[in-house]
Amino acid sequence: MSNIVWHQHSIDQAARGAQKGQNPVLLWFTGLSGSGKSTLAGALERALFEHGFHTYLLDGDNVRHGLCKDLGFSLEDRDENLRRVGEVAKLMVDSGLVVLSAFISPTREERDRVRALFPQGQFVEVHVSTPLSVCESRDPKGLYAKARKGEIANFTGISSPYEVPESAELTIDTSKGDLGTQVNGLLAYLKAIEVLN
Ligand code: PPS
Repeated sequence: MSNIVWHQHSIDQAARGAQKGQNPVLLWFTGLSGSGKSTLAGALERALFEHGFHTYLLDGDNVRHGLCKDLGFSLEDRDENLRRVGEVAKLMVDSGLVVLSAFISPTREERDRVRALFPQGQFVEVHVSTPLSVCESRDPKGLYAKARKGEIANFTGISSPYEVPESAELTIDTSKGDLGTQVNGLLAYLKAIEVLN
């Protein structure tokens, strides 16, 4: 990157967060398709929003309609998808937001690359660990059935790998317990790390 010099803004992240009365953070939900990432992240965002927090939820399906619509599901394309999303999330955190994201993000390397963009404590990995058998039985979009018939290539958990996180801050299996309890657990964690007062 020759001839490009970083421009230091006069308003920093701490000032932007303070104006909103919050400590910016990225909550990174990872898990299989159908594991409940979007449902959980959406419910947590709703709870935070109702508490007056300034939030934004980045979701795989939505981002792939715009920013990443040129990308498919090869491991290379997923890498690029998550590189872009990580950079966007970093900008959003820098703007003082509480950011939530719901991407399969199947490899440890990809997730750790995003983690490395943030200081310690500002990236919270939430492994939505719902077993493949449950995800497949839910099959909300009918994609597992198509993948089993060979109609979708590189389908995570069927014909493309998912590496279970080894150092997630939180693990939630949505086949056990109810959504309200899971959201309360997440809120309690955010209080413990002083994102919430
Ligand atoms: S990734 O791996 O993080 O880049 O994937 P992501 O951007 O989160 O996109 C996942 C959603 O895309 C749909 N879909 C597939 N998922 C997995 N594998 C293949 N081949 C595939 N093709 C389409 C699927 O609906 C995923 O949504 P969720 O919400 O995870 O079920």
